[in-house]
Amino acid sequence: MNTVIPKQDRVLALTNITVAYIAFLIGTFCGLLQVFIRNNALQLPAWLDYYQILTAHGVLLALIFTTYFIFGFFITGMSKSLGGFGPKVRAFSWIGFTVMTIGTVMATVLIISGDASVLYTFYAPLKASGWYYVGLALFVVGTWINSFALVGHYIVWKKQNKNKMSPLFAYMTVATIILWIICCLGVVAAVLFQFIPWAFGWTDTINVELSRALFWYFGHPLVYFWLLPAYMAWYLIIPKIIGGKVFSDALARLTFILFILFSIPVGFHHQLTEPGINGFWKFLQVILTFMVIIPSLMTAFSIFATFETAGRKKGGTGLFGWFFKLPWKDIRFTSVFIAMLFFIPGGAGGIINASFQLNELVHNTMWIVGHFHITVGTPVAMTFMGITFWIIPYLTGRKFTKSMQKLAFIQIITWTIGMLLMSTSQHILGLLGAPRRTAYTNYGDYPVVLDWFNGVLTNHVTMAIGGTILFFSAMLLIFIVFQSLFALPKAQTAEEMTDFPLAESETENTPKFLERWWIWIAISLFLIIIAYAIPLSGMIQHAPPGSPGFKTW
Ligand code: HAS
Ligand code: CU
Repeated sequence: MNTVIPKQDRVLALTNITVAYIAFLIGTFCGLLQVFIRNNALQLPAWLDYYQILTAHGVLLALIFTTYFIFGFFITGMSKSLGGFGPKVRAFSWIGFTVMTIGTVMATVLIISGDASVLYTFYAPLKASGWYYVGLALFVVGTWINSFALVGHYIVWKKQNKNKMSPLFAYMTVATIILWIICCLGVVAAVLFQFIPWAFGWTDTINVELSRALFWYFGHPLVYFWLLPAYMAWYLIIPKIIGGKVFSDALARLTFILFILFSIPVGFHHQLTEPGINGFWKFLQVILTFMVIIPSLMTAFSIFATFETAGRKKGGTGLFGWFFKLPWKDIRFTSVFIAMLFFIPGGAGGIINASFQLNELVHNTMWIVGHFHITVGTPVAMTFMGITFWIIPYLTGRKFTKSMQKLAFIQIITWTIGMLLMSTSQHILGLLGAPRRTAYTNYGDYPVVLDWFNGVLTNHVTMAIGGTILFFSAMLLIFIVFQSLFALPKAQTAEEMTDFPLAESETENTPKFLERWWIWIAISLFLIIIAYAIPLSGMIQHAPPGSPGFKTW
């Protein structure tokens, strides 16, 4: 049954999604500028520099777009599956949104004014204006307030429904939020106790290694904070669209629990080439990284099974007959399917990165840039696009017309082509030694190296063409979003209403202990202590002299 959530919740969700797309608009424009600078085709005016644009691109897309979109999605789904928000929950959500937005505006203004060109990883000893770090801190605090509001809504439901398993959407939301709160502790500690005192001049130096370790304690689970909402769509929305069921409620819940356990104690896989961390701890975290691959493989298995079961139910026969029974003409499905396909090489690339020795080859090269464009940049972002095509019409009560659907197909296909070109050349260029986090290098015009960079795919021009197609696609998406928000015709009858496609799942056989959160939080903290306590205390006790700040731009 298609039920519409209360108006106030819709306004809340729509406001979050609108801010997400404003960030998307500016962020993708910065991406376009970047590929041209790397191709040497563009000279920036003196007041704008490469690192400034790169920072804006990373922060606005990877942090701001994703987070606002995720909260818009969570608010809609929680209101739909647990019932409308009470006044307290709603008030907290608005406070959270406001604090996040003050932080976002502060950080963006400082990046634009050239006082924070430190990239989204803000590695010390690069030093931004102290207010930039305050902006980041406010942003995180805002997400926490928003998170507590959602958890509060869940607790109220649990009290009214004693001994009942919560609906899968709510369960997955709470799991994602638990992961988010635990992982933010690292970045909050670094920002509050290291960066802010240092950037305002209250302390002269900073412990660089510690700041990076605390950042990656947060930075790796951050990628699952983006991924898990996309997985929620794979587990819950796609089965409904294709006329299937959730493959297994218990398996889906277990997957999310495994992410809480294993996604945090693995940050060192971003620091495998850094001195100051004993090889033993790096190796331990490499092993834990391989553990966190398992829930993704479980997801691949269950989604594949859902596809096959649904296809066979619709009459598909033989080994692959079911494949052709899937609803290919439905953009809500096709977009997310392509997103999944991208995650196959994306995930495989991740396994290569995590393989200790192989990391030597790819670290800090364009390969990594390729990797994250086919993880967060497509599987996650394109799933969010697929959600956008129904969630905004659902929230505004408008019809997603035939012509919009055609446009959405063009948008998804162009994103696919653009990303294939761009990320393939990024991967190969990286293997040939093209560095990342740097505007451009031709290695002193060394002829052999230049030859390497001049193939059809191994070329900065190919990358720029891909980037341009992507920008075109992004503008199409903005047009679709704008139309869905303000211009498409209103649905007149119940049949015309856009639905929130949410699959049912059978909870009868789901073990109750999967919802005893404290057990999982305790095991997660235990693993974190094992993986981090000794190396972090070593970084503090045996720290070399701290570093002063540098403004290299
Ligand atoms: Fe990563 C660097 C390792 C996943 C994002 N990663 C990054 C950075 C970002 C990022 C942004 O170990 C750069 C950070 C920076 O600025 O420095 N990554 C991994 C591993 C995984 C992984 C092991 N990464 C992600 C995801 C991201 C993301 C997800 C964003 C959302 N990554 C690394 C490492 C580095 C790194 C190192 C540091 C590199 C360095 O040296 O700096 C795993 O989670 C991947 C597991 C995934 C799979 C794929 C399963 C496939 C599925 C699709 C199924 C398809 C279906 C359709 C069902 C094993 C679920 C099929 C249907 C048919 C009909 C065919
Ligand atoms: Cu990682």
